[in-house]
Amino acid sequence: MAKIDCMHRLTTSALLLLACLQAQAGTHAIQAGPNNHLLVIVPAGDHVVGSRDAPRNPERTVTLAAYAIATTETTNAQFAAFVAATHYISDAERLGTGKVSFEGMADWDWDQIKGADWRHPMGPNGQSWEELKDHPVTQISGADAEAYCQWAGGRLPTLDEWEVAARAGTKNKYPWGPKFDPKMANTWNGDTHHHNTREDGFVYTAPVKSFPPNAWGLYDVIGNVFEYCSGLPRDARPGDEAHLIAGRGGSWWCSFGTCHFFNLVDIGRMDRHGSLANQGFRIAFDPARLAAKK
Ligand SMILES: [Ca+2]
Ligand SMILES: [Ca+2]
Repeated sequence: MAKIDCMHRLTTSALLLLACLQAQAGTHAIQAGPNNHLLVIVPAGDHVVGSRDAPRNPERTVTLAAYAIATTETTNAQFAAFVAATHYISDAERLGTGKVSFEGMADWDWDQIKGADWRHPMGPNGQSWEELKDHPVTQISGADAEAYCQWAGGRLPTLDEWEVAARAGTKNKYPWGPKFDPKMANTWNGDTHHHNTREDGFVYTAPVKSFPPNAWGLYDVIGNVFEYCSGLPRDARPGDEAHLIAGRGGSWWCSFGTCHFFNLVDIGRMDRHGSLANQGFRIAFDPARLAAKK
């Protein structure tokens, strides 16, 4: 459980004090943010992150300043509002291609599909974003996600911020307990990618909030889309930031036979300018900037 000292936060805003008291009571304040984001307020405090058996993410206590983090992955509708306001061109749109993996393909296989971009996440023959408004935005690169965050007045969560909010006080590997439950998150069901058994009800992305939230009210921290974060795990080399970005929580594509990073500990590393049908993000905010934006 996070160690939080409210008496040392009395000089912060009333909102943060309220959030701190609510956190002590076992609940976390949720407030409306920009562009229809609902945000969980995480007060400043000490938190245990990592795991004893994870060299990239060893168990340790981190001290974090207060932050706000979205309860859901950023949706196609939210990303569309950003594009409408800024006429932003994503990396996949600029390159004319994005990577897609379809049921029936071999494990680990991805096709570079012409015309796959956030408006057509599975390619031009698949559903358009208008048909997937409440699904997480995909086919966006880490750079595209950062551009969205800047427009909205926020930023990507750090690896530690993401993990603290995703764990919501638990020491288990999953928000619901120590063992994986295929009915609790959108991952790949089945031994291989040749066939999906549809145990969780979805082959590709699911609308956000299709599965129960964690204890602090965050949805889809496991599965649906991998979520870009700022910073890299400790085995990164100098200069890696220029071409790599970290991602957390796994995705609809992830299976126990392939990328099994659909848990609260593992940290994925992706091409910073790569665009795939299983990568998205969740926005975070600094509370002071959030208050100034009102
Ligand atoms: Ca699934
Ligand atoms: Ca996710």
